[in-house]
Amino acid sequence: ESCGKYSCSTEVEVENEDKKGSDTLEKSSVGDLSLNEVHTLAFPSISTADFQFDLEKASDIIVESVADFSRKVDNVRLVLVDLSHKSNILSLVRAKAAERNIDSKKFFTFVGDITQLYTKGGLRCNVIANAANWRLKPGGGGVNAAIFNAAGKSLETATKERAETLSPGISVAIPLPSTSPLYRREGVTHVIHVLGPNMNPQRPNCLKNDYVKGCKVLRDAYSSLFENFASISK
Ligand code: AR6
Repeated sequence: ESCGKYSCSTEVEVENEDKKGSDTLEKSSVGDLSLNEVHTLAFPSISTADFQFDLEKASDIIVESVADFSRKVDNVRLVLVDLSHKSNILSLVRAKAAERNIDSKKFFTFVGDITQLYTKGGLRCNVIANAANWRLKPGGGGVNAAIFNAAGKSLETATKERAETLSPGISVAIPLPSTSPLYRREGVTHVIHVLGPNMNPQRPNCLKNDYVKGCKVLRDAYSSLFENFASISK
């Protein structure tokens, strides 16, 4: 049902990215990408777990947004990540990306923890996205808690310097201090916080099943995310 560690629409060969002996990358190897490395954004499926957004609709929006972006921007990669091989959103997106013949060198899916893609999965991603909350606060479970935990206090501080809150459909890019464990171990130089539409009545700003608004906000969220990534990659 999937092709090994890489879950992909077609078989993708990602070069074996050399590890530097220990589990801590040498500083010289992380700050700037070396010549043969391509800027890579790893992102989770925004809003589809705690925020309870419909998976079919979300998968359509992900594939459309990725296709738009890939047409416009060259020499970068986008990777949709989820924790499990059983992930429904990964299966849906994989199938739809294959239908649309999206170039599997520019976009593929990957199973793993977004905070350990390099050390556990051998996949270099210099930018990762976070499915954030409007207060840009650590905790709360899901990928937000995982990223803030892995990045340490310095992400919280750097985030506060850039923004106090986030509106639905908007993202903000945070440069990670080189002291952050996420930078040192994984080579992540930026975290982009994204706030998606919320369909969960237990969370703030619930859209109460208004998918006209919800789909627009989710599209805005991905285009804001990809624009921020493109600026970092210049
Ligand atoms: N690595 C990769 N993917 C993950 C990880 C991880 N470590 N953890 C979760 N996912 P969610 P949302 C996947 O709930 O629906 C938070 O409390 C997960 O399987 O994290 O946008 C925030 O503070 C799913 O596919 O985000 C917000 O309040 C995807 O990440 C709220 O949840 C998104 O799931 C945001 O809810």
